[in-house]
Amino acid sequence: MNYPNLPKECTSLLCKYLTPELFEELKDKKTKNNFTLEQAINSGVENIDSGIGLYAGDKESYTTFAPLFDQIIEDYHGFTKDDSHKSNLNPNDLNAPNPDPEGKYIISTRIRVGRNVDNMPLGPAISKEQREEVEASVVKGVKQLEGELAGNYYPLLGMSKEVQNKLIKNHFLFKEGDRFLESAGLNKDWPEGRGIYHNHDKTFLVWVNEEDQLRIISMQMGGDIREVFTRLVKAITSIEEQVPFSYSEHLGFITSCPTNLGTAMRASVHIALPNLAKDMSRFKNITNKFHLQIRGIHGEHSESEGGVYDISNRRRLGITEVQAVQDMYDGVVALIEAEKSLSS
Ligand code: ADP
Ligand code: DAR
Repeated sequence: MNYPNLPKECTSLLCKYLTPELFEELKDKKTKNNFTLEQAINSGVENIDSGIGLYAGDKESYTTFAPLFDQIIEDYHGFTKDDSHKSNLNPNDLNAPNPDPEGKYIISTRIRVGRNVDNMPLGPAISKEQREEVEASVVKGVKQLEGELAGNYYPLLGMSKEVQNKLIKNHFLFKEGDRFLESAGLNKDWPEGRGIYHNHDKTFLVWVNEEDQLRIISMQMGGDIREVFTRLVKAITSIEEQVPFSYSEHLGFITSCPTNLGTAMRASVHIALPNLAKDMSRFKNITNKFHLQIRGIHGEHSESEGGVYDISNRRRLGITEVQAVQDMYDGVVALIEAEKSLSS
């Protein structure tokens, strides 16, 4: 492989850090799953509008290609190669009384974590057979769940387009054909091995074999962030009794995209901020101050509609799960105060 063509318009962290010298140092290295630098950078080479442009094919990628991953992880997370991640999944440590009990602003709350099965390659390097083994293992694990977490698994293979599109439209199921995931090799053999588990009320869901092997999701209407977090922690704890998760003292929970390392948690609200939306500099001053990310209402790479935004924590690594949710909570309180001041 020759040094890729990285045009000057490319603003990803891959383009920032993959110098010709670093490329020469890493280009012939492979992990035990035969995952190469070429595979790791392909998404960023094919999509020059990537934010990051790099995916790991296995836990070992983070050490085999450490000279590249470490720089990108430090730039994105402010987390150095000598730092250690700490986890805290205790809802009692969260200070989060409902910030919108009258339901004037927060439409819905969703908190998710990514997880991958220990001792298995990640999505970009996994074989079809291994992916189906992961699906079988996760499905066996979630079928043990009881009480409010009890539900059913629905494979994508055989799911009608009508059912699939309705689940996507209602924010329950992952979209198809993401070009960044496609270039990373995460959509291979689609839709085989992929599916969704959910309880009757769709307040607890598990995505299987999308970007990560599990996305464990708790969500509900309204702003009771503590209740959503409590349900998620109960689910994570129950599933981990059945399915071992890939974890490291340094990087926390291992994910295919380096932006999700650590807690692998994104805590979000869909929130109506029509007045603040007219003053985006004030809006972004608040989101920057509280380490928040703004997405559209149909997830990553989508637009907001009618003044409704997906607001979530940006930090995932080097902070605990409680701190990630607290980031989102504290930022949402500030956004609501600003919205109130603009509407009075
Ligand atoms: P992820 O959060 O797993 O990284 P996305 O940002 O693509 O993935 O969001 C996945 C789906 O979850 C999308 O349909 C999105 O609209 C939905 N979603 C995210 N946050 C919320 C929320 N607070 N309430 C309802 N749906 C949400
Ligand atoms: N689209 C990729 C990934 C960015 C973070 N989002 C994830 N992992 N879903 C990029 O490099 O922009």
